[in-house]
Amino acid sequence: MNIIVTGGAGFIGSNFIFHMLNKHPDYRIVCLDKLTYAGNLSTLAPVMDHPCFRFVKADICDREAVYKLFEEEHPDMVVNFAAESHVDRSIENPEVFLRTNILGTQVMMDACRKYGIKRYHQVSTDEVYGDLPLDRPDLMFTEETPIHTSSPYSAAKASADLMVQAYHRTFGLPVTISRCSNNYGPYHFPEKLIPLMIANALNDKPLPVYGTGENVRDWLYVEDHCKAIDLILHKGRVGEVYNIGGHNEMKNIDIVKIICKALNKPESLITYVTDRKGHDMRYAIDPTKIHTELGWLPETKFVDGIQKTIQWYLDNKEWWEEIINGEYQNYYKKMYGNR
Ligand code: NAD
Ligand code: TDX
Repeated sequence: MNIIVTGGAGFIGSNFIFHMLNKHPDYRIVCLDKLTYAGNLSTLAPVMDHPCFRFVKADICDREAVYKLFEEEHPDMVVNFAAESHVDRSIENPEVFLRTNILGTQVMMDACRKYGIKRYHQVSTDEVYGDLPLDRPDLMFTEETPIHTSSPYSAAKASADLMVQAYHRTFGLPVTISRCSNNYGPYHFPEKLIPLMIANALNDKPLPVYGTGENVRDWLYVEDHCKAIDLILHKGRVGEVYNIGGHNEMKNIDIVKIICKALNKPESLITYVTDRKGHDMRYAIDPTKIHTELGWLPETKFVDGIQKTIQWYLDNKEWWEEIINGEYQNYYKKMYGNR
């Protein structure tokens, strides 16, 4: 089996590559990544010399480069992680989100049509369903929940999902889609809530909580997400959408307090800042379908996962310090300077 993994130098894609090389030693994994600000080759250093791994620096929107790679590799499957993934950046500058998340998806699928493929898998998000009210804990997103997006990021991801379904129905492309809740774990870029709070706390910097901090996210340890995608590739039904979630809803403020406690830092570092525009209130995934059809369940409990994650950031300071000492400083000033 030869699998092209796009966006594999990012957070979830890199964890997926490690999982696949470990679990399927006879598979070849080819990572296609543009290495944007969010892509990091040092993340892939442990597998760079692996005989079953190849890294190719290219943009998923670059049709010529993508077709060339298909001609060289004849992939059996494509797993498309590549995306602009940060909601706050999509509010500042939506355009690149439309380009990569929608047009890039189209180029990858066109290549699959042209050269043939056993499976095209689209890594999507629970954000395509919009948000849920805090006072209706009984409501959860199922695969039947209508698409109802809030941010330019989620609108671009939802557009891509619709194109994937269109390519299945119109051209018979053998697709699957997974929609996952918030991931956390090693190699998470420090612009996102959990790694940002860990890095700031370790540097005794303010911990910027948006709005009241009451917003709820459904957190899943990244390895559990990778296992779910692996299962869908091998046992999922073509044309289907699978929701993936941890049954682990938590308020942002509670997460930040857990991080303070684990690092022995005072809660006085917590600073409430101006809310995100259009901030989604609550996400909650109902993962019944993937559980009953494929037998998937999250394995890592949040208490263990967050401990492992914090320990990883303590043990790998050079990885995130190199990021936050670079261009990230301009980003941080722009996004948090006057907040
Ligand atoms: P990330 O931002 O950490 O990584 C994205 C990767 O894609 C980077 O390596 C980047 O260089 C690459 N990339 C960006 N534009 C590209 C382009 N035009 N061509 C080729 N490569 C490009 O993102 P992540 O958090 O790992 O998310 C991966 C996928 O999972 C995304 O599709 C995202 O929408 C989805 N997702 C993420 C979460 C989450 O909690 N992080 C939850 C659900 C779904
Ligand atoms: O500094 C912050 N302060 C804060 O209060 C940051 C960065 C975030 N937040 C809040 C906003 C959200 O309610 O924390 C929550 C989580 O924020 P993010 O880490 O930015 O994640 P979110 O917006 O929920 O989106 C994530 O999950 C779904 C990923 O980034 C997406 O790619 C994925 O699709």
